[in-house]
Amino acid sequence: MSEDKKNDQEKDKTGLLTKVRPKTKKPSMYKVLMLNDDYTPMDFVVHVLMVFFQKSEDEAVQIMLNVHQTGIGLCGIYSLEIAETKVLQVIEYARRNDHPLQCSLEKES
Ligand code: TYC
Repeated sequence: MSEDKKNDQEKDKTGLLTKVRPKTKKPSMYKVLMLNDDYTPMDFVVHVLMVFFQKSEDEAVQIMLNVHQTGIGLCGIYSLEIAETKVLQVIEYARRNDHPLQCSLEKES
């Protein structure tokens, strides 16, 4: 139900608004996606998933294999600021280690 409808229903018989709800919106969330390439070592990807996305070794191996087989995989879902920071940190860390690993952002639904 829209906020306007809710406020309409809160008008009493006098037609006066008895309660005012501030219009609030949940902040959008963003997927951080990892992309496959032919050069980044599997171990390095697992390490990145553990360090930057707090995955266990088993989870990290599963995500890495999924990316390796399908081309793309989900690392986590975060607010925009956190998601952007993770993408930049991963790309920079990979670059400093001479790997072409890439990450990207996608707005949730
Ligand atoms: N395809 C890479 C290889 O065979 C491994 C890899 C997995 C690279 C996931 C990137 O996001 C990635 N060494």
